[in-house]
Amino acid sequence: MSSQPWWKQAIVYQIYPRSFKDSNGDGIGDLGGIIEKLDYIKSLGADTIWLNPIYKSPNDDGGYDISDYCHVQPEFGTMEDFERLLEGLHSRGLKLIMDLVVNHSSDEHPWFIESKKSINSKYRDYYFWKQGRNGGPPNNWPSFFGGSAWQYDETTQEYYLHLFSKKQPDLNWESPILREEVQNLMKFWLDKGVDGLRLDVISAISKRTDFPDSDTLDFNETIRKYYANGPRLKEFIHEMRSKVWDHYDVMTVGEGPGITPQNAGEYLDDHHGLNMIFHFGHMFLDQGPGGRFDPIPWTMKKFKAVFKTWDDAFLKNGWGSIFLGNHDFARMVSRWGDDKTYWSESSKLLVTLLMSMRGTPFVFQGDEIGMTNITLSSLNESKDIETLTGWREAEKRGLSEARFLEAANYSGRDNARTPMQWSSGVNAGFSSCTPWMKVNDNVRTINVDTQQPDSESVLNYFRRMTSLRKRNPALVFGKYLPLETAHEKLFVFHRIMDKEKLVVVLNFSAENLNFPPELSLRHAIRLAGNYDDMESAVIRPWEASIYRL
Ligand code: TEU
Ligand code: CA
Repeated sequence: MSSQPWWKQAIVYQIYPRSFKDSNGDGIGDLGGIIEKLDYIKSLGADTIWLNPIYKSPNDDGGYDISDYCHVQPEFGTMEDFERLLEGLHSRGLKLIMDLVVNHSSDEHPWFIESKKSINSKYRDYYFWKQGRNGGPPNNWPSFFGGSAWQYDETTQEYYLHLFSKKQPDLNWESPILREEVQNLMKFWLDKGVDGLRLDVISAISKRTDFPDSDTLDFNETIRKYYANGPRLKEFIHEMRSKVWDHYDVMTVGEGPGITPQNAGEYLDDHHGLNMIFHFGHMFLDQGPGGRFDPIPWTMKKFKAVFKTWDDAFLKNGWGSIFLGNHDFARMVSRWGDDKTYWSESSKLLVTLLMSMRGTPFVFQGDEIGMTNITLSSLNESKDIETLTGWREAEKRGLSEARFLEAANYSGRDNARTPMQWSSGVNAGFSSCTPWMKVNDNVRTINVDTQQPDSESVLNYFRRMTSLRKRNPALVFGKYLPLETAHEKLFVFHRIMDKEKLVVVLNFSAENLNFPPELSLRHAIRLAGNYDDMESAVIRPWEASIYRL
């Protein structure tokens, strides 16, 4: 395995700093809190950390609206704290990936403040400014956060583009000067010894500069057809690679809403592209035409098909990234598992899936202890712009608040942003004062301290699975060969490398299922499983097993 690049063998643990650990008693997670927990992080068996944005920001969108790329958000700490964190990670053999948001900046960034002052500003074309049309926005593009993707500016009487909130104006990558500014800020962090970059919404940085109207009301289709996969995307990625990334030993993973199995390869070629990309094939399965707050049922058949389709796509070019949740989505055990009756078994089953797929696993903080969705009793408890603006749009469509709240409790981003549950003590051991976001009531039973001493806990199962993956190259590099079963709830796949043949058996249901007849386990050795007694004639509810054939 040593000849392979480190990031293909990595296990990435994602930290959302605001909700991870508060070290100075202001109720907000910070870098000092992460430093306090470095030995815990190391104990998980993950070897790389993806840190959500820590830059200066008005926090309109959870830090994804950056007003100064080269300064740490004061609530999170100082540049010295950052350097202590990086040193603490490196001294433990851990790597750090930073989250870079360069599809847009904050409207409080000096670039935008200058740009909006005058049509003759030298920063004017750092952003997209256009005349209105028939007294309205230049086209019909909707924002991810409701309403138009264009905001009118009285001063210069033009509209500016913002695919996300109006406080997140899109950067104009057509400008070579802007691109050089972005390259310089990347070098600023890479020169500090950072090991990689997660590039936010990288699929949208090349705009269709004729700005055609969208011809669909399906939001995810609008993203794919109009926001992502623009005409110069490949060129811009290649330029960053040749001018910046190739000069460092770093990994790059792009966030790619709107990419397809057919075009993903364009962004991933070994010499000019990104190393990896997050696709959203499974993450939008349960989203109707109205997007996140228009939930539709998902099926195991489609879920399995996503993994096969994308594994095929990444066979040709690049390398896969495997995730089941992050700061933008509901908790994986609530979304894909059973967070009530079979909470423990299904949490472990999902960890098994993450650790046995072909591609680098990205695990979101708290999923290693099976943290679940939270139930907001009213929208006043939401801290997420996407939920709050989503409600404004839903209300216009005549949806009741109760119905919308139900959708938000199912799929909203607040679910992922509740304080990390360290203990059953005050404020979940997250902070010595009231946290910025309410703690999940189930903290009494779901927390690190309770699980630490219990060998059968989700936490210790997680640790066994990361260790199993590290010891078994076939789980990392083996060919992915699903066993097509008609059964709607059974997910079975082989991992084959040289003479090593493993099979992963996952029961996504509360039923006892028969083993598929074509699966002969007579001489198999069970390497891992979420039921402690090994033998069973059936596949038990939410049972996960890995066998060596
Ligand atoms: O998310 C962009 C994206 O891919 C969306 O689908 C995402 O899921 C978001 O919730 C809107 O639905 C990235 C970041 O991960 C997200 O936190 C930011 O809000 C967004 O970009 C803007 O920077
Ligand atoms: Ca704090």
